[in-house]
Amino acid sequence: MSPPAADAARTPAADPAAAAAAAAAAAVTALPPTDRALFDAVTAGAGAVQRRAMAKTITLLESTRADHRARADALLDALLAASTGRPAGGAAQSFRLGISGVPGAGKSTFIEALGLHLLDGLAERGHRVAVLAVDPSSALSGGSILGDKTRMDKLAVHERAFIRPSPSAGNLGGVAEKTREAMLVCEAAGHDIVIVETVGVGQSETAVAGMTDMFVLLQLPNAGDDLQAIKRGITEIADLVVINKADLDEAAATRARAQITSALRLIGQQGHPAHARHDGSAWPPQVLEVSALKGTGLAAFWQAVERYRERALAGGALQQRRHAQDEAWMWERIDAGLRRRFRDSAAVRAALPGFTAQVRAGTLAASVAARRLLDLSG
Ligand SMILES: Nc1nc2c(ncn2[C@@H]2O[C@H](COP(=O)(O)OP(=O)(O)OP(=O)(O)O)[C@@H](O)[C@H]2O)c(=O)[nH]1
Ligand SMILES: [Mg+2]
Repeated sequence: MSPPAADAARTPAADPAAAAAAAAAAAVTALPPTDRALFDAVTAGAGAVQRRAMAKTITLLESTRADHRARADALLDALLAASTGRPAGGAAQSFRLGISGVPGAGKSTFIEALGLHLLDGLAERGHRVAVLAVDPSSALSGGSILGDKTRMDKLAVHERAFIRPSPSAGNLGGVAEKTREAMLVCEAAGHDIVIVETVGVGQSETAVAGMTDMFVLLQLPNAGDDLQAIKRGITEIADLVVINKADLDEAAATRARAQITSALRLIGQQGHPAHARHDGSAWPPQVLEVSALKGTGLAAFWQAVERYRERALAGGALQQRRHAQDEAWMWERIDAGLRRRFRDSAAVRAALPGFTAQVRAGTLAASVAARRLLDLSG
């Protein structure tokens, strides 16, 4: 036991852990009673009550109402403080896995099979799996394919799983932001494995690679036929490539694996800048064959993920990736906030139509108009 004098000397500055614990406690105490109850339920432990509380919290942060946003911010603050305060090896050490591939590649089937392998096949590890989605097209189609329970029905009812369809916030930036925040809620609730499904079209892949620890690209057995397209995709972001539906055509799957592996080697030798982060941890190109439908290759896949994770953790690459992602996220939000503030400014709104008309008519240089409008937003 330490004497009272020593306790008094433990100022927050002298003891960062104590300061963090105090900040966490303050963030929780500051919550209004309803949100305090929500916080307690989210952090209470697995079960139906927790699942409902997680869903409620995520709905709150997906809301566009200003008062909801303020409540969601306070809740997120408290949840983050609570989960970063956990000891190493706890839920703070979550693993974030991004899964992409063209529509119909088998992403949902793969995620369900992988989730069940983690929860039941490796039951002794006590994993908890959360599945989120980034699908900007869901705003148009009126709901994510992930929401279709027939695709992940077994995982959806598993007591240690949590599944949430893509927010339909309209644009990719909004959808990605909500998914990032939902990820924090899942981690605070104790889900140590967070899987994000994204459609492999356009920018959503890059957005999900930018919020996960590892990014996996699902390909079909005939992928080798269009090597140029694959090369472009892979060079940018994939940490691992999976040839799914290998059961359909094993010979084609093996051929695709060989072709993609050699393409990846070539890219590695050329020292593509996007792969520079792999150099420190010496992550070799990996291409695996899987059948999500039959469940073959899943154990090997997870072993590869664990090897990747161990290397990236030991070499510090994983921590660096997260720090860079958090910083990029902060700037993204600042940019979005500034833009919103600019557009909301009364002076800008009054002057915008006139300036726009002049720019379109060619009577005012775009750069001059931009400068004047920015000055107006002051
Ligand atoms: N033969 C075979 N079929 C598969 C395999 N994996 C998925 N499928 C089938 O492929 C179809 C599409 O699977 P999904 O899991 O919905 O694909 P997805 O990539 O999530 O599709 P979107 O969400 O629409 O982009 C379904 O009919 C699956 O049963 C597999 O390993 N082998
Ligand atoms: Mg799907």
